[in-house]
Amino acid sequence: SMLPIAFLFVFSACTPKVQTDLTKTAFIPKPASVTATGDAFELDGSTGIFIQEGADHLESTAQFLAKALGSSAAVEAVTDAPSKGIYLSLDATGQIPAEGNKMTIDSKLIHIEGGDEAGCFYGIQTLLQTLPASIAEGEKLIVPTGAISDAPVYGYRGAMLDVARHFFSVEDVKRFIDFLAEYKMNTLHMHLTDDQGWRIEIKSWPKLTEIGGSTEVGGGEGGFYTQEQYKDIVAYAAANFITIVPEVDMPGHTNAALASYAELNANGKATDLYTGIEVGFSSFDTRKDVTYQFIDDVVREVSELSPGPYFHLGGDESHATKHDDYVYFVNKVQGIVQKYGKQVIGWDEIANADVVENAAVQFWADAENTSLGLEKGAKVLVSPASRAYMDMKYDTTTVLGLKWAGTIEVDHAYDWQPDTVVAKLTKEQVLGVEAPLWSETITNMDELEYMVFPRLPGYAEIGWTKNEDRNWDEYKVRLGKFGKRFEAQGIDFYRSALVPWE
Ligand code: TNX
Repeated sequence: SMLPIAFLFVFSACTPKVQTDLTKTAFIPKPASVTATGDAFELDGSTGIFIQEGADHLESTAQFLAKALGSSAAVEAVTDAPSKGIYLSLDATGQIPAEGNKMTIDSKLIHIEGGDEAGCFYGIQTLLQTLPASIAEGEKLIVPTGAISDAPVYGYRGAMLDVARHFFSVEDVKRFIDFLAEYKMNTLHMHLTDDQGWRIEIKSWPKLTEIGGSTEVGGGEGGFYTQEQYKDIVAYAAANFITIVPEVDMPGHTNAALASYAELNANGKATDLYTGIEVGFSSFDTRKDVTYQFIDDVVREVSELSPGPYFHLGGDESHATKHDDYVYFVNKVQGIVQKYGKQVIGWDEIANADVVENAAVQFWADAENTSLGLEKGAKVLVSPASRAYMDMKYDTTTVLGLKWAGTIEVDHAYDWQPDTVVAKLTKEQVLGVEAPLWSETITNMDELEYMVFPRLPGYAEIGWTKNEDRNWDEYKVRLGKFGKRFEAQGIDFYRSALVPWE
């Protein structure tokens, strides 16, 4: 009989290509809970977007969604939940944690309820991951129905960009910020100064950028951000719920400043600019008053431009500074950072000084330093070089990058736990997770993207999702589904053979 064939025809004509099981959707980072109801919400450019009246700040977040969906509908404020469309609101009961959200999707309405505005923004990022990598204008899309309840494990989830070894433009930094936001990272640590370059305008010490900003590794022209440009980066980050942590590295890694101002040197002579990739040869004179006048000005100006709670004073690899001088210096600079209302972060070596209240040591290599910091009451920002350094090669054939901390394949980058990186660490002592990208060998965005993808989404998940909900074999399948998204975004990523790319 013809019946089965007719039935098949009708069935296939009516069934959307996209699956309608929300639990089968690949999300990164993996949400805390997902349940499916097996139906479909149909979405197109005319789907209404609504925000809760009074929650005015949601307006810009709703605009972000409208833009991502290519929506032609105006965002509308309403006093009650609408019967259809997409509705953003804030939880008034205090049950949804900071940065968390609850999303319910039925066939008529998608309701994203945030613990705060960031929680709504992250709900939107989750929603966008239910949609195809690229959306054609006017295309009808299907969102599988169900419910998602989500919140991050750690409050600091970030990446670091070294703009000192090679300079990256404001546009480049904004694109990097977009990447972080997509995976719900909330912090961008900017390594603004090093031996090879000073990248932030300091009005009271203008030669820092005139001289110190004039080159980079390999002898290129370098560059710097004017204060206006830096403010633009800070504002763009904030619109994406990302806080900038500025780093001015000292007392070592300071050749660019030492070349700009003779008086900062022990012998009173300016050094030559440096374009190589050695470390550990430069130091401020830690016993001169002018050094601290200089640092006071720098910390004041940078802090005024940076609304976030932290100032990163570096403190790593000061091999040209005597131990006692180093301790004396770090103690004084911590006081200056506090004077300007900021909390201290420093690389794990700063634990050798007195660690001030609310400080964090950034674990990168030395477990003993980190444990010392913990004993002194610091929190730990977790960035183990052997796991989390995005400038490490994937394997020995990777052309870009370094390998002093080993090679970091995508599984090795993912398969570790932040609260076990040093002995006796508790989850409460972990401030969060950060993946640094040092740029000795990274000269432009294409190279940056190759080193960052596909490792970055994994670092985001390590900071967001509970250890017990994560395992590599399940993660790699989800990651494989993101290859098309990377492509649609023009990202030239490393196609690791360990990942089943779709
Ligand atoms: C060590 S990590 C450094 C940086 C280099 C990096 C290269 C750290 C605190 N210091 O100066 O850029 O290795 O991987």
